[in-house]
Amino acid sequence: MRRSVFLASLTLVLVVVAFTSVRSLSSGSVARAAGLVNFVATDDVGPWFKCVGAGCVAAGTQSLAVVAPGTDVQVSVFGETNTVHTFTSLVFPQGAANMPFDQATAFRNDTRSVTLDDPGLYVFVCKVHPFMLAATVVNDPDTDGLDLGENISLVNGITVPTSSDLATRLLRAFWLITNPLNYQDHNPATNPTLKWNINYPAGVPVRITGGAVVDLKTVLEARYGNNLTIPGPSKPATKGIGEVWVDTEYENTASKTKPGTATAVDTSSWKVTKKVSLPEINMNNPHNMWASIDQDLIYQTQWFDTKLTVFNRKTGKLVRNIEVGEAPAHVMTRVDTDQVHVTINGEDHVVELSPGGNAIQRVIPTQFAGDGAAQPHAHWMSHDGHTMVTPNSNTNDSTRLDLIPGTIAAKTPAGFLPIATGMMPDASKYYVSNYVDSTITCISIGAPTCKSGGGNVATKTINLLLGGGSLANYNPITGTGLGTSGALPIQTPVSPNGKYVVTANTLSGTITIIDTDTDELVKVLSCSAGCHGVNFGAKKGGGYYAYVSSKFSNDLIVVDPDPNDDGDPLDAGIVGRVILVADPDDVQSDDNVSAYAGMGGQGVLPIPLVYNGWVQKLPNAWKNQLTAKQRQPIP
Ligand SMILES: [Cu+2]
Repeated sequence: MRRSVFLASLTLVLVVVAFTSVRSLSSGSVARAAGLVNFVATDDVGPWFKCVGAGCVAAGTQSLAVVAPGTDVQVSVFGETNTVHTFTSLVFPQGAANMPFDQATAFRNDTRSVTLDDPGLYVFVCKVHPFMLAATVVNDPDTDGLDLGENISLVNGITVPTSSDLATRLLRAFWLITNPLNYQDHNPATNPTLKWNINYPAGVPVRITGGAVVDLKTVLEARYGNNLTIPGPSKPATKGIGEVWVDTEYENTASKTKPGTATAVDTSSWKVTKKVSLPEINMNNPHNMWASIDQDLIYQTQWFDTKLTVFNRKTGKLVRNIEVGEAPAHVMTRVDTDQVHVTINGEDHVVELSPGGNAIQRVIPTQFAGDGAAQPHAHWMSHDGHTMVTPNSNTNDSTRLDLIPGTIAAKTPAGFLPIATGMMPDASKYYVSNYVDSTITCISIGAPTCKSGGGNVATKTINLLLGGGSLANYNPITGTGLGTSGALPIQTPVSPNGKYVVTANTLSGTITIIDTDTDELVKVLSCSAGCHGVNFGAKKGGGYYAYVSSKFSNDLIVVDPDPNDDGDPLDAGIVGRVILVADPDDVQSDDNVSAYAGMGGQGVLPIPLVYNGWVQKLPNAWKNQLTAKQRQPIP
């Protein structure tokens, strides 16, 4: 054992010498590999893990390193960010030493590092904020081209050739995500031709499966095209009720250093009417919102920070900013008490605040004593305020909390990196989206209610990569069927009437719809780059709209999930698209947009809240605008 370690070390020394003295990589921009390459965690859009120093490659991204075998990759989490992160293997060469790499909990004010010995492609992700990416290519100096390796493994165990569609699709996503200049601009005022281009590095030969050496840009453009035409704005024929708030989490404004605004769209004019950036608190990555029962206050999480912010919905003025814990992610109210619950995504609990968010009243753990920290992301609340469910991104399971005593009623295994939940309006079952697995776990609350083969089961896994019915499956080798499936699912609410689940899928750029009568995928619609958030609002005259936001885009998609309101979502369709960019003369705002206008769509909050339990508590001024069926969404 000692002898083989010694020989391996000797070999590595020779390889490093060979690499640094003889080789200069094709692009010429590749820095000489050092013994260590450093990624710094930031709150900035694009280079969330910013490569600093030796080994970094400026190739249309600031999050890529090319190094020699035996190099240590380090993540540094210090003052460039205001919260905790993880540095977790998402992709690595099949069978690579020291992989997968992870930490027991998210951290800050510290570093972590891992030695990369085997040539090939390594991608790291933050499990708290899974759009934070860093990539490192460990290059074998004795072969031609940058070594992507023979096969890559995903952290959930899926292994595919580097020549596969899944492998190159992830590479494409890496260049898209880490460079904001590659985001989709659907605004004809700034992008008159409505073309969308991803800038890949030119002239970079990469070595893939079977030793084939191909040009990276050529392969990506041959497979996925480039300079594609994207849709511009269109107004839905039927108005909505009230307004829709979207967290434009990446939009930069002039008077603060941290990104993010909350944007309001009026659903009768379909225009942006308000932008809230709150420079006085340097609002940092606003991620998700909910409203007080009177709909006058908006609760706003700052996901790369430690605070819950409360602002006045009408004026946009700050009401308060309260410390709640590391990386607060999602917020909802409890209908029986109007208390406010926030998931503490960087830690192991949710906090319960008094109505208005004045003070923390309880800290409720999301795991049993002795279990790993859950790091809960997007919870959901029941219609009666008694039950909360959390997707636990760090422990691959879901917790059901009985909120009156504040105890755990059940903990159920889910898939890899559970990120969001949605619950039936009668709290009979709920759905968990599993980000890395591209699955939805249906979990019964009480008696089995998840549907399978005509019967009821306690839990069921719905694989979004397998289309449903006549929809084609995704083939990760050839790439066929991605447009009729869902890859990397995020928000997944159940419609207020309990008939269907609408899920935003970020890798496939699709909106998938599950029929709750069968718990099968029945319909897929196209979405924008980084499809992320969904929530339901009332459609004027009856029925609902599902409003869908996308991170790497500046549009909000309006979906009519059931135009004839018969409960069957097979007729679902996109009926409109709103650009989340304001006309400066025509908007109430507290700062000037300075970059990435309208980009970063994440949390979506339609006002008024029309979910069962909340809709019955609306002030009459709102209730009077709804139909009888909307006021009582389930019999
Ligand atoms: Cu993070």
